[in-house]
Amino acid sequence: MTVSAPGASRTRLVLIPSYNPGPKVYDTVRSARAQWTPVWVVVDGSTDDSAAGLQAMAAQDDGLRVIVLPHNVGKGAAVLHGLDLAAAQGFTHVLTMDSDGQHPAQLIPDFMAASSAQPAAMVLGVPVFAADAPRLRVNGRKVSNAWANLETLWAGIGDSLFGFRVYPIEPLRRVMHGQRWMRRFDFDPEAVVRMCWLGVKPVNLPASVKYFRPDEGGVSHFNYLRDNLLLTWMHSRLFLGFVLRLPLLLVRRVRGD
Ligand SMILES: Nc1nc2c(ncn2[C@@H]2O[C@H](COP(=O)(O)OP(=O)(O)O)[C@@H](O)[C@H]2O)c(=O)[nH]1
Ligand SMILES: [Mg+2]
Repeated sequence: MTVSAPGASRTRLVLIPSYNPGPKVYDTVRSARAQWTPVWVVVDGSTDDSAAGLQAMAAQDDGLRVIVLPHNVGKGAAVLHGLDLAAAQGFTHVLTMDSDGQHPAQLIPDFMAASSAQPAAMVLGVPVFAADAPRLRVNGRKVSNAWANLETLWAGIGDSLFGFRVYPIEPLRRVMHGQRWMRRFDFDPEAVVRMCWLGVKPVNLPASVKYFRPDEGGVSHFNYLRDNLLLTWMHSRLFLGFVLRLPLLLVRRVRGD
């Protein structure tokens, strides 16, 4: 059986890293499939039964591919695994989204269209929060955004953390294979800063983000202490990279390119 969805793209795919995502994962994948073909899910060593559930969905749907990693490697590493496979099949761009229902699948066609219009750019979702968003996450984001904007000399990053984005695959693989970081929650902000350094321009589009209560099926693996330490270390190394690149960034800024 083939799920009703638009004709398969040969250049752009939706890539969903997934780690113990909770019950929303099936709806999330179905919603993505309703908007796009193909959709790939990288099951990142999940210990719930989502690998089997997703593989059963894929058996009924040619447009869905499920890649199962035997051990948990982290969000960035799971994305990179998918990027390498996608590049080997000739894909040029990837839309990343989370597996837990927080991201707006209905915007996939708009984001892909923005990427087609400017293929050299990256298309960044800028989160539009509802009133129920946790204050701590909303404020923490402001800190990360301030750092990311400084580190790129205000190259136009609308949001440093939101994972609903379209990336050109080749520069992102180059950035990630060039160093050992960006494998966990440091993926999204470091990707956007390093891509800017490479000269990949950001295009910002608003995107609603949902926060579900645990009784609604909301699951987060963000650990405030562990992951804020990880992000602090990340911004420290990015700041050093910024200082080293400052002359280049200033020249670019003066030239306006
Ligand atoms: N936390 C975490 N998320 C992962 C991992 N591998 C893949 N992911 C996916 O990354 C996305 C974001 O994770 P989540 O826990 O929802 O973070 P939050 O939305 O920032 O609270 C989800 O789609 C996860 O399933 C991992 O090792 N750890
Ligand atoms: Mg989440």
